Amino acid sequence: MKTRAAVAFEAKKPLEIVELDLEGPKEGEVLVEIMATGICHTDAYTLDGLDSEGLFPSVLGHEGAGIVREVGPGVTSVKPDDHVIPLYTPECRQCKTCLSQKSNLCTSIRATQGKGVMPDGTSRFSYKGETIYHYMGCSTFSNFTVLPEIAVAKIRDDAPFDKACYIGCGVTTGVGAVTNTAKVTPGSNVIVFGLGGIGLNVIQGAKMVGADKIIGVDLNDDKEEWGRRFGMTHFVNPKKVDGDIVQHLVALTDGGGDFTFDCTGNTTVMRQALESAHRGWGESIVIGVAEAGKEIATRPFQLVTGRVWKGTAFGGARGRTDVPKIVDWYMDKKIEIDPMITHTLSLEEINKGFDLMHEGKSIRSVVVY
Ligand code: NAD
Ligand code: AHE
Ligand code: ZN
Repeated sequence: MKTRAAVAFEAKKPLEIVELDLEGPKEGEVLVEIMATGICHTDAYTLDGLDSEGLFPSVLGHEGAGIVREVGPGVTSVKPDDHVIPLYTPECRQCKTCLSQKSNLCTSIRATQGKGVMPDGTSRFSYKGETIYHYMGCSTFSNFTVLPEIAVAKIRDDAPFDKACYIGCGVTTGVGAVTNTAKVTPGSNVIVFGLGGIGLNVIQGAKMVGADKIIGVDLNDDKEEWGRRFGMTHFVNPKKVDGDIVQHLVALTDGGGDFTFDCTGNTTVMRQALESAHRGWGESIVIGVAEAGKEIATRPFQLVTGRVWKGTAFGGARGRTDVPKIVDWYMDKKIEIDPMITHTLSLEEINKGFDLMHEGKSIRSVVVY
């Protein structure tokens, strides 16, 4: 079949809207009509050539929602007309990691996913006879995409696609980092670095679980109002702090944050986040994705004196199990999504979504097909 898609033909070049050829689902795969997709900073990072796994030409996008239109042989967990969210972190429920229940990092198809192909080693997308690669196992910047059955979460039919798509990455990552990875306890002091599409969800997660001080740190003063809207109690712009940002945050929290989160992808900020965690017990969670070749550093003494450095992918969520529950939280108004979707665009306008992100003018742009 044919599908309209925004293709990343080359790094650092705008996406091009073209009609691709798409092969149907093979064994264990499903064809999904994507109804809406968010644009995450990770898409921009890959398009900018900063991802060591980045492949071109490819169909980016990993934050979608849609409808199953066809299933391949052997598919049992979803059927045509089911509403689904594609999962860049699948849940096979059979690999060592899934069975361990210790992590959400299902390994069953990770190797082929990183090479931009389906589990059988081939791509379903092509353009004028040339292979176009999949991205993060999702490729939601295409109106139709093919996904392994284990990489879709079936969700309720009454959730609006143009909001539920954000649960495919940003919402689950931010809220899940608080509830699954850090397990933030009521009364904790929390520091969030970077108040974008992820950081604001960390803030709303921290508020939901009853954190005390929720301190937001961002270079962009416009983010203060956004942070306060979702539960932030204090705002710090590092450019306006006299002296050292870490000392400032440690003073503001009487010794440091019980939990700190990097939502910037900047390795200097990751160090600040670790060092502003409380001596003896503070935990710092790396969410931001750093560009290829970057490394983190700190004095080992920071860890000797009890700080814990961890990271999280997809908020530690087991997609097929947890994503439908997060959709329920949204539908039951336990979490908010609508105000964070600042821009709704057509596929033809998708490059504007990247511009708005780089200019700091959007929280989330969503493309509706
Ligand atoms: P975004 O562009 O919406 O937000 C980033 C925010 O960080 C902006 O408000 C920006 O002003 C702020 N910022 C940038 N540099 C800063 C600095 N030095 N100090 C303080 N604030 C700074 O991006 P997003 O979509 O929220 O994504 C944030 C990061 O999370 C990205 O690195 C993205 O790739 C990553 N991410 C990781 C996961 C995961 O599973 N681990 C999931 C989604 C996104
Ligand atoms: N491909 C990069 C790493 C990118 C990365 O860390 N991705 C996150 C999700 S970001 C979503 O917006 C992730 O899930 N990581 C775990 C995984 O298995 O990819 C690189 O450095 O090669
Ligand atoms: Zn993302």
